[in-house]
Amino acid sequence: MAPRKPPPSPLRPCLQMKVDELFLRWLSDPGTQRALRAGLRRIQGPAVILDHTVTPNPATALDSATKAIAAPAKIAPPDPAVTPNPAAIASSTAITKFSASRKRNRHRAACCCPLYWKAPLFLAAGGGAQGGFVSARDIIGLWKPILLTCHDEAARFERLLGGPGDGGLSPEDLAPLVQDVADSHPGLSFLREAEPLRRDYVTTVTQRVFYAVNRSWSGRISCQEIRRSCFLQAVSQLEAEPNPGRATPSFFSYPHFCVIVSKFQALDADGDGLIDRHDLRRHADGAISSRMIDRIFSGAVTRARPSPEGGKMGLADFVWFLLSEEDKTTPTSTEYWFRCMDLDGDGVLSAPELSFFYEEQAQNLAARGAEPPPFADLTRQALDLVQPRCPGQITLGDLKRCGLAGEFFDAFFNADKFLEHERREPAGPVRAPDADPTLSDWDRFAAAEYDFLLAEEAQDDDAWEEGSESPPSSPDPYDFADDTLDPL
Ligand SMILES: [Ca+2]
Ligand SMILES: [Ca+2]
Repeated sequence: MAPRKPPPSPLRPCLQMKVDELFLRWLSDPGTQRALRAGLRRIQGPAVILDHTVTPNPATALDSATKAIAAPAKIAPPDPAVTPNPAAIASSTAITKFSASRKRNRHRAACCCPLYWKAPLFLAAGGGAQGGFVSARDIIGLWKPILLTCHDEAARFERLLGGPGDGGLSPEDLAPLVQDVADSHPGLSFLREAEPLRRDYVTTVTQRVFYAVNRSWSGRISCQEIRRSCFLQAVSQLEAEPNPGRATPSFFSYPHFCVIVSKFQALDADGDGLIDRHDLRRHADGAISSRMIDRIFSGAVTRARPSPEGGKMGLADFVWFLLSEEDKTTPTSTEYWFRCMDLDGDGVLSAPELSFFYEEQAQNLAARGAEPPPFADLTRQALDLVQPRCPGQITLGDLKRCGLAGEFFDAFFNADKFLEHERREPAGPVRAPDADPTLSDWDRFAAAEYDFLLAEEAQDDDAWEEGSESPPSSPDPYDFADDTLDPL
């Protein structure tokens, strides 16, 4: 009688390590990466991951990967009699160690992530912020469960940056990705010359992302908010786009960053990185009423983020202010100003609230030589403009629906913009007749301001060449020289 075949033994630790190593070797192969990248580009349509006939089910992708490892590597059948060799294990582990600086991108490519997911991937696998090493086992141990439990790119991104059950991404979660863009994008090499410049870039971009994506104002970006936004597309575009300013939307734009920071610095006279209500009052030549400035500093629009230190505002809150002030067509801007004007927080702008702001606006208009319209007339015009569903009660929904929230807000707290609206007929956004309709109000403002900054710098350069001024004694971190970038 023939002896019975012993049942197949389970994978032993040394074999599991071998499988993991081969899995990574297969994923790291340049040919495999090319094929995976080509497949990923087709993910927008009917997607394929590893096999062109297979749908992009993460579990199927892993299964196919396992099969693909076995074929080229020709793994010998396991021999249960072979005991694990500690020296071999040590050698195998050494092979799978990767230098943080040189191999981070390889890890990212092996996991088929967009290029600028590499820093969050490295950190989530246990790498340090200053570099260090992570093993292939770390990467596989991190990425396998993410693939199996997160079924789209937004879910994987949120899990990678925020960890499981983190309730959304905080600005600190997003910062490593932006920091890595600042550190390694070829179009931002000049950012590496000055740490303050790089730090402000990270703050500005992170807050711009939150401004556009965190529609709930919770201070944490949910997976659903990522899914509804264009942020991941903007991150993917950075890989092929030598000028981050051309990525759409323009979260990473260097010219936009320059405009925001230069506006902030113009108000921060003592250079301590904070501005108070008196500083902000000087913005736009004092066009915004002091009552509205007080409301901004009251916490009405800064509650979900770190409150202003001792009644002061940092760059992060200033980003929200400037974006809201210069483009009142966005939903976040409408919510920003509505929160400020809704003094009692009941969700309705009532006549006493409108009157409170218009009192000072009328004085500011008179100071500019204009005759302020009577409050009753202005209110009637505002109601005609907004067409509230409930007569006499203007809600946030009414303002979003009417599409003219900017005109409404400017009538009550921005004297210069109100006069600008008054000079135009019919009512509509403030823009030149030949303006590109695909650009937002913010894009137009930033382009004009950046041109102004470049012109100012050219004048300074001319003056220096003529010898009328001494050269600067130290490099200015906010030198807006921009020989390598197109304006926008
Ligand atoms: Ca200051
Ligand atoms: Ca109210």
